Amino acid sequence: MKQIISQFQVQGEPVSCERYGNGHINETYLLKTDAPHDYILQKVNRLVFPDIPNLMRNIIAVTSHLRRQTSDPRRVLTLVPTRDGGMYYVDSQGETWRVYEFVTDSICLDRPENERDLQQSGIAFGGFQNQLADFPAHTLTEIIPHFHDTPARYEQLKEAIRMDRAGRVKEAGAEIDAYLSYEKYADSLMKLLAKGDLPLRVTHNDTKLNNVLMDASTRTPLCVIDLDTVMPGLAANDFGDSIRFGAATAPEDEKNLDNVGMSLRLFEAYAQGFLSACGKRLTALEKETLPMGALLMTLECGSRFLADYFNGDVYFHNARPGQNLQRARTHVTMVRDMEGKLDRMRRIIQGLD
Ligand code: ADP
Ligand code: GN1
Ligand code: MG
Repeated sequence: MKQIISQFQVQGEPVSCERYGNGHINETYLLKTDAPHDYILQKVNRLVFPDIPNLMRNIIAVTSHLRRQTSDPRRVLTLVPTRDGGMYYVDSQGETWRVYEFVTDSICLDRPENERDLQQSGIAFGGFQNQLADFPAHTLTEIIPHFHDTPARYEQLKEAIRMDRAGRVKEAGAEIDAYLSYEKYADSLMKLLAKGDLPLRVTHNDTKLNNVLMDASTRTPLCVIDLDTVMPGLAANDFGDSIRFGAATAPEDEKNLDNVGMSLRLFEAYAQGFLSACGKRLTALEKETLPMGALLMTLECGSRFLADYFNGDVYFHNARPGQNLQRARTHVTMVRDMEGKLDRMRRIIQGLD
């Protein structure tokens, strides 16, 4: 680690460097030095992100755009350059490393403690979309093509079932049937996009509550992080992925499915925050599609967990065996709950307009 850290222009001598956070993709470390400055060191997941030069180019472009809109360094991610002036370092094993300034006095939540926490994250992600409204989308590389193309994700699930690489398909007949029974929803938004009825915007695409940093004392948003998947996308997907994670009544991998569902109170809190920050930018149809975005992002993410389970847990970090299957079960349970709540979600959105 010392050799890697020494490549970057960090202040002071390293004191500790420990695994940090609950992200499912990159390997993240909190780097403390004897200077009054902490850093985030990350090994970028090269299986998930094969085109790292363009991934880093996207992040530099987006953070530069955001930095022009604020004078507060805590409100935008700051990359620390390498000694030779680059923005990342490739080690002798071919692994890519990058360093960010640790955003001081910030907290990162894995679950909202109350409605206000989720409303504040809605303000953060709505604000992010608002700040990027005039970003030239064509200059971004689509870093994972078809990232939120739910029909394509269904094809990947079916391929994983066909290949059965880990020999687990026989244990998961009920989950497969459940996912296939909801396939009817998969193209609901993609077909509106194809017809030109929904606009492509510059979106974050991974709007989990733990991808926003809050001020530790005020619990108001400071900055949106995890910019690896910023790409052209649908507003409803950014909205929906936040609901999937943040408005859930139980953690992503809850074992007791009786605890799993979507809270309409949390839904409303997020929607209020999100629309207050970017509602003026959205078309009437985009607003109408927000509840379907929540259902679709939950369905899609669950189908990705299930496919990864069948592929042998090669994509998402798993802390224990069977975690992906558990996640797939909670997600399809949540989809069932959301399906029954679609009308109420729609009325909430109309009421906020
Ligand atoms: P992943 O793609 O694996 O989710 P993230 O970029 O989201 O990786 O980082 C993982 C975690 O590290 C975040 O959820 C957050 O807790 C923490 N983190 C990342 N960047 C920063 C930062 N600049 N300042 C403070 N904490 C950070
Ligand atoms: C991953 O990196 P992280 O943990 O913020 C994933 C998202 C999923 C999420 C599920 C690049 O997000 O798409 O929705 O896990 N990121 C990528 O929790 O695949
Ligand atoms: Mg993350």
